Amino acid sequence: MAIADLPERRSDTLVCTPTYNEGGSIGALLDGLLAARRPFDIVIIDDGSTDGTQDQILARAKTHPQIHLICRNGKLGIGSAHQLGWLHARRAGYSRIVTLDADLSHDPADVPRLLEALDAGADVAIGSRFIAGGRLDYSGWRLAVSRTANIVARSLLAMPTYEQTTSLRAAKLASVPEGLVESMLRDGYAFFLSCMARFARDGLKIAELPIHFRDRNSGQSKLPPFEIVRCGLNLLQLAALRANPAPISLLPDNQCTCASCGRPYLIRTEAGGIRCLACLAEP
Ligand SMILES: Nc1nc2c(ncn2[C@@H]2O[C@H](COP(=O)(O)OP(=O)(O)O)[C@@H](O)[C@H]2O)c(=O)[nH]1
Ligand SMILES: [Mg+2]
Repeated sequence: MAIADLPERRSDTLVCTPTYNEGGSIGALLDGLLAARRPFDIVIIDDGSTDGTQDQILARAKTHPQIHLICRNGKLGIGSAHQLGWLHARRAGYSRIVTLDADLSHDPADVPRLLEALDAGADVAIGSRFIAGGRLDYSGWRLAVSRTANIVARSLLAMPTYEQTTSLRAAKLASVPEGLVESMLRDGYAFFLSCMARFARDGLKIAELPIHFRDRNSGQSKLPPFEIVRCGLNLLQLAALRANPAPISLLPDNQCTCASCGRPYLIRTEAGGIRCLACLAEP
């Protein structure tokens, strides 16, 4: 039975981070998460890092059974990695998910703050660089792109939030309709804005908390310049669409195993197809 393949759940909260060659930061990130005062499980979705990222994760998982590694074969995109994290959280029965980057741009000490916002009644909590008290250490074109993208997105999509693009987020899984995130065909960075637009259109209560976003000081950004163009086109598409797609339920447990990779991560997509979020096969 597929679901038996999932690792044991030790808490009601799953913290999920995607990695691609984050050997310079993943150890410190995990140590920061392990030091948090609230208990949670951690899953890392690694896309075939070749710089020792996986070895560092596995070394910590030996002594901390709440850490799990899901490996994908090659760089399959940050958006689909996050979707896999959401699907994994649902399939394993977690009630809350938290996501963040692995390059220490997000402070692991902010995770409990986001969870407290959920405790206080929010459906979704997002770490924000653009409300009072928020900070963003980018300079030059990255600062300009980030600021402008968030201002334009807020106004074109009539968003209630000032931050739509960073990945430091928490959500109550029962509040977010099943499939709203997982079925999306957004494998790249466009995933983050699409998600926020869907949360807002669904009427979810979104809390925005100020954070200090630091520039990475090891490894390289994986954001290729063409992704910025793709994100711009995605914004226009979202502005043209007025409603969320109809809710798409997850496949039953006995139909979710992928014939290509053998893992329980098959989903229905918003386009009506089936695909595996672990290997992106479309049977
Ligand atoms: N699994 C996976 N992780 C990715 C991929 N692209 C980026 N990441 C991770 O996503 C996080 C954010 O990526 P980053 O390059 O820092 O984006 P930036 O902050 O916008 O420059 C980091 O933890 C990356 O390692 C990908 O294709 N697959
Ligand atoms: Mg980064």
